[in-house]
Amino acid sequence: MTNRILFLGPPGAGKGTQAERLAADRELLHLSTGELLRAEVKAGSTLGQEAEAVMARGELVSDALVLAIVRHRLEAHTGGWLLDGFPRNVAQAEALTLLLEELQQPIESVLLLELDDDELIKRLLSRGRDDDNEAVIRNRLVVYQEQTEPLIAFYRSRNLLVPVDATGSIDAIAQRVAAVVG
Ligand code: B4P
Repeated sequence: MTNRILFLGPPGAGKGTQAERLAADRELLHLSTGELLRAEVKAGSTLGQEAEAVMARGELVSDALVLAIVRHRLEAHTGGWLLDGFPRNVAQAEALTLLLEELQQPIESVLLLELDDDELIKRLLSRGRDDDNEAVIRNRLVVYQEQTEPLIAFYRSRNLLVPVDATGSIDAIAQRVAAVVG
């Protein structure tokens, strides 16, 4: 069974949805950088104030800030984990590799949720979060293509990448995910 898993994919592919289910089923720590950042915004912390405007534009919050959040959580945890929405660029992926070497907890599998842009936009518009209007969604897709997509080659070259078809119902996708993580 795979216990250290990373979810990769465009905004709206269902990373959060699938990660939450899998983490509950397997009793893994679910670390969503998006959720953690939204919690900081809600709490009005200094960190949240810094992140709020960046997220509202659909851009990426600074690497240092996100890394500090992830390090803090992983250092305090023993056992399996599931990272959702992190890393989002090559600098974050390289920093994560170093952190996990330090913690002696290498990634076992990177699940790439694949879905086309029309379906992504449809899902995000119906979710209706503050950063889910069409202009911001299109910007998030551009940011994904420019900054996050290079991670596909990054993890493929390390033999960790497993593509998963993210079309269809939440249950159908969950079954595909369960089949690949064993
Ligand atoms: P995230 O919170 O990671 O959000 P996301 O990529 O938009 O969503 P996800 O793919 O998890 O989709 P979900 O399951 O919700 O990021 C938000 C922002 O935070 C970023 O833009 C950035 O500013 C910042 N951020 C986060 N991490 C960062 C990092 N590492 N570095 C820098 N900045 C960072 O699903 C979407 C919708 O579809 C939901 O409504 C869901 O119910 C629905 N859905 C899911 N599966 C479905 C299905 N099979 N059929 C129909 N609907 C479905």
